This record gives sequence, C-alpha cells and structure tokens, in this order.
Amino acid sequence: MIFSKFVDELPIPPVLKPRWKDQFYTYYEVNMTAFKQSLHSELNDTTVWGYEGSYPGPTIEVESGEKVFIKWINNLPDKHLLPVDYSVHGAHMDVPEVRTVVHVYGACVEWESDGYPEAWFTKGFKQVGRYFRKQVYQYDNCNQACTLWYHDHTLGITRLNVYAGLAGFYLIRDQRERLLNLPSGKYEIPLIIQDKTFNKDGSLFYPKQPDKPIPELETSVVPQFIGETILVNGKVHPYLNVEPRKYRFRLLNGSNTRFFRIKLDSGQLMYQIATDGGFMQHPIGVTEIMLSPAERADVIIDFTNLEGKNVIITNDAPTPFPSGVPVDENTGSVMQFRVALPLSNIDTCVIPANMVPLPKINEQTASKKRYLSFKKDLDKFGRPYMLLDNKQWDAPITENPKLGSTEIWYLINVSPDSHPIHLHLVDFQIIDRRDIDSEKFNKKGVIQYTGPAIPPEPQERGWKDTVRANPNQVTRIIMKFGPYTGLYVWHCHVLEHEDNEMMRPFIVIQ
Ligand SMILES: [Cu+2]
Repeated sequence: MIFSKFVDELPIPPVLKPRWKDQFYTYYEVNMTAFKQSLHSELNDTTVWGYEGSYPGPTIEVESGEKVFIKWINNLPDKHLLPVDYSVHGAHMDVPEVRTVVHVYGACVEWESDGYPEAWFTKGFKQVGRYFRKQVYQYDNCNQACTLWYHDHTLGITRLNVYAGLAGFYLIRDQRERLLNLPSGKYEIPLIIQDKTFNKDGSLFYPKQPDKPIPELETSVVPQFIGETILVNGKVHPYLNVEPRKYRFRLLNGSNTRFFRIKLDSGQLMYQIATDGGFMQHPIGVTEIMLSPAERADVIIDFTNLEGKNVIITNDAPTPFPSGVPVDENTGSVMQFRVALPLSNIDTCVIPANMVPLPKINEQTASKKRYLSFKKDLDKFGRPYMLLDNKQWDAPITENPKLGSTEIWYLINVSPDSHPIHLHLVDFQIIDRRDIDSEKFNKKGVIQYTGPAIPPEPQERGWKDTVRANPNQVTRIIMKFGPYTGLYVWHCHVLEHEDNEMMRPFIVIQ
C-alpha cells in the first residue's frame, strides 16, 4: 500500500516521568502493551506493541552517572502479533510464544541488566529464560552524553518484537553537553526511521515465508525484511513545521534490515556532532549520512533564511546494502521539514568549533587480536543464513576478553552484503577497512589484502558501538573491555540475521 506523503505531522515521543527520583537514585516502570495507533491518516488504526502505550516508546532522559532503576513489565497478549518461526534458536515450541527482554543499546551496564537474549520474561514474570537474574534493572549510566535507544532483544523473536513497535530513545546528558549551547528543548528532536509494510486493513504485514518458501515449515524466518514504506517516530512520511533557525536531530535507523543513506533535497549541509557513543572532536559538514540498522547520527540542520521553503530528507540506499533492490518513489523519501513557523526568538545556539577531546586508542596497547569471519551458509532447511566465525549461538563461548584489556577484532566479511556489527557493553573505534580476496579466504582461510587500508569515514571518527562491515573487506575495530565482567553478546543488527544465528555470546573475565 502506498500513501500520500507529508500529510501527517511528525509525532514526538513524550519524555518518560520517573515513579521516584531523589538525590540518590531514579526509578522508572515501563509497561509493554498492545494497542491501536494511527500510523497514517489514510490508514485504519494499526495494532502495535509499545512501551507505556506509545510507539515509539517514551524517551528516557538521564544524566551521565545517574543511578537509574527500571522495571520493564510485560503486559502483552499471550499470542504474538506477527508470524513466529518455531525453528529458529530460542523460539521453539517449548517456550511461551510472547517473551520480552529489554536492551538499552550502547549502554555501559552490568550484564544482569543488559537484556541478555536468554534473560527473557513473560507476563507477571511467570516464566523466565535461563539467564534471567532480576526484575528491576540497574543502569549506572557511565557513558558520556550520547544518543542511545532501548528495544526488545529476545532470542529468536527480536525481529518480530521490534517490528511490532518495541523501541524507544534513551538519551544521556551531561554538563559538557549543556556548555556547548546546542539547540535544545523544542529545537532538539529525536527521529527514529523505520520501514514497514501494511495490509489493506491497516494491520502490520510481516512475511510468513521467504520468496522461496520452506515447505516443511508453516512459518519461516526470511533472510531480510524490506518494507514498502518509511515511518519516522511511528508515522508514515510525516512533516514537521520548523522555525527558520538551527535544530538538533538525533537520527536513528530503527529498521530491521534497511540501510538509509540520507540527504537533504535542498542540497544543504548537515552538521554531524556525535556518533553512536557521543560527541566527536569537531562537527563535520556532510551532504549525506549513511545509517545501517541501529546506527545513530546527531546532527544540526540550519533552516535560517529558508522561510517558506520545504526541505525533504531523501534516501537512496539499496536493500540489502549495497547491491540489493534500489529505492523507489516511496522508499526514496523519508520526511519533510516545512519552514512555516515564525522565529519565536533570536537563535543564539551555535555549531561549536570544538566539542570533546577524542584520544585514539593506541594499537600497541592491544593484548589480543581476534579474526572473526562471517559468511553465507545454508541451514538445515536449506535457507541461506549467516554465521559469525562459523559458529552458531549455542556453540561454546570463544570471545572471552579480560577486564581492562584492549583487543583488536578483524571482522572479515566474505558475504555479498554489508552487516552492521554491534558489541554490547563497550564502545569501540574503527581503525580501518581493507579489501580482501574473498574467494581465497573461502577456499584457504587466508587473508590476502588486495588494496590499501582505508581509514574510517569522517562521520565514523568517534565512539561507535555499531560498525558497517562491508562485503569483501576486513574491518578492524579496537576497544577496551570493561568496566564490568560478565556475559554479553555481539551480533549483526540486521534483525533477521540476528534471529537466525548471526549472534554470539562474549564474556568479560577477571
Ligand atoms: Cu547481518
């Protein structure tokens, strides 16, 4: 179904109010429920799943270092909204169909509160996964100011739970951010960009089978999900009225599979100020921003002197990226800004010249290098799927960094697609990317470089928790493991891949 564009106003998720807040700690409760919501005015209301009756969920705003406790509560129906494939890891018939566990993406957090995929729980915590440890999660928020988000991470059904609507922003603020005099209040807006497909009756469509169906299964996971239409903050192709001044937008790709390469049709620059993990050293002016699933970019857009003009965010990234289906008239545009509001007061905000110092992690400090390949294979049903280091989720843990140690991971992608690789707990820096001979690697397991090392793009020169690992390349990342020990995960954030084995545990040991 195709809809008229830019007829509905952009919704802005509410900021969540704590149940308790004093000088020592803050306590929130967040209910997950099913409800109906209007996702476009030409469409019947859609049943979605959300946090606190909102899709996307309310924005959680905390201070760096604030001690925050959150009780995530599952009040969802017993039957899933979307077709469950009982053949993928963790989603077999022996577990309840509707399970949830919440991961704050990019959080520096103890493992018991990280939302381990097998720490799921059902309504009333009646049944829990084998790694469930506590009902109330504790977040120490040791990150600096940054744009994080929270979403469901349940083993085997993450793609369905997130697609149903279980995602929201989690913003960490600090004093340094306030001193930068950035656009704030109503001039600072989070934008979660997603793709979805709708049935005629307004319900969400999610495929029951891949293009080539698996006859043994009633429902089968698909190798990727490509939605027909684009939503921002839960509205199809919305518009936003803005004043002729500077705005700060927190861009997040919250899609299952789709990459976005966004531009402004006015040709003007966007000033990127932060990557996944916080501020960059200097802002950079860019005409396009690449966002793979779960990547964030914090940007300033200046509408000064554009009174009466409209500016459209466009997208031209094929799916799967980089050599899949090109965008069409519908998926090629995201949302519209209308510079239609009068300037309410003089814009004194600045695009700062310097933000935070960003010391490079020295490669010499790395005590371990890990070579981790990912390639396409066929699972027992003959479905193409992706494995990390040739291992399934259930294989014994192999990534076991020591607390406080620095490691370099060589992400060797010999598959045809780009994969957004995410590590829990830590932020990393991208060292470089380098072309390799994939055929030789597949035959002999040998890395033969065929080009020079390419430094990360200017937009990626900061703290990252997600990196695009491109096909036929080795992407090198460096990180220091800490400040917690425990059990975490690393995975591809294409949710259809993550749900079908492209995820591995790692353990930080003393
Ligand atoms: Cu992937």
